[in-house]
Amino acid sequence: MNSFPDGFLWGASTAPHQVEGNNVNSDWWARESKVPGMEPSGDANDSYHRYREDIALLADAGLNTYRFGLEWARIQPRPDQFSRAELAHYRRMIEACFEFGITPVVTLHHFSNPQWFQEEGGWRSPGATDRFAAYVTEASTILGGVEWVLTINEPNQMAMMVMLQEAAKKGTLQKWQSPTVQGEPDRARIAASLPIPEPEYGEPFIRAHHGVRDIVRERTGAKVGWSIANGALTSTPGDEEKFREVLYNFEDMYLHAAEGDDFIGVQSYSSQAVDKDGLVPHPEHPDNTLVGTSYRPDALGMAVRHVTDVTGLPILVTENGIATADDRRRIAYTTEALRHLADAMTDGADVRGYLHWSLLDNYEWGHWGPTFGLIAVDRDSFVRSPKPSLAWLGETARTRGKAILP
Ligand code: IFM
Repeated sequence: MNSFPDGFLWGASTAPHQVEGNNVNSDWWARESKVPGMEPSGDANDSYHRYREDIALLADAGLNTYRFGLEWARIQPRPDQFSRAELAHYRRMIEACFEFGITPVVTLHHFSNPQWFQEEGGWRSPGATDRFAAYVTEASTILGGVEWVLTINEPNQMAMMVMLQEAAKKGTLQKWQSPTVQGEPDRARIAASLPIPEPEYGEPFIRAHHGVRDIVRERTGAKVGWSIANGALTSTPGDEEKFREVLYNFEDMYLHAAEGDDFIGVQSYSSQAVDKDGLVPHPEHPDNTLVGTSYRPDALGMAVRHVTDVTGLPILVTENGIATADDRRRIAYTTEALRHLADAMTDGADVRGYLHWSLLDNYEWGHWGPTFGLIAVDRDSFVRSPKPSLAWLGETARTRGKAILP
């Protein structure tokens, strides 16, 4: 394959809590002021007000797709209240995409919950599936014309977070640990060896996903799927049994649950080994990223091949990128990742698009240090400064990758 197909989606992704700012009714907002060491999201990138500028920059660069999320805590700030104004806000975002010739990919849940939902018991409470379905039913009223909808982002990471939160409450975990950290060796080591979620923590997300899939389909005609954090896991020799257990608990149970979906979102950053004790922390190396993970652009091809083998579904790469302060490394990483993606497609993977994480340098769940963006954002003035990687990705899109493929 010496070019990506016509009609391939090229774009970038964001998540509401990470870019919008002042998501005051969410559990993350509450958590940020409670947990020591966690930086607050504050105004974030003020994308709540500046989304048109974000979409225009993406479109001007030559990209054709924007993945963004709806924030449940804004749309349903109280259990008995759905905000028409917030629904209208998100409809305006969708309309702005259409105006700029951009295909919107809409995520319905990306890590943050309404604080009231959390207080009710969160995802492990018996009413969780119905609560989520009620929100999605309302959200679906503004999704006309949207062709791609993701119900839940990274349910496997969510399951891990819920498990850690419960452990913290019970006192079996000293300190709640954000899944990503900035270049602090100790914390990076902890993050890189986070526990694998037990299946019981993933089951509520599977029920919720299945509970809303047809609601969205019936009301919108969109293709519906969910996006999984793909570990590109490998077994150390002799530890295949443990590897299969970890692979199932972390990834494959969520891939199996995608049976009956219209597509699946692949989210890949690095690759990790599994030995007899479980996930092996990323070895320390000067090339490691700002979140402590190994520099592994080949992980995307591995992830796509694995997802194809397990699900056979059409794939949208909904996240891939690197936390780095050096934009030349971002271009180098993405070039390699796209080559591995093309190889996997040559070998039969049905991939419909590539969305880079992230459009903006944004709030990385407790930290501002790890910069994943194609665009830098001044935290005081909110001035956006596109990096060379934005123009590079736009040009790669325009030329369907011809310059980087052999
Ligand atoms: O920032 C996150 C995103 O919210 C979910 N996937 C991984 C990204 C980088 O850590």
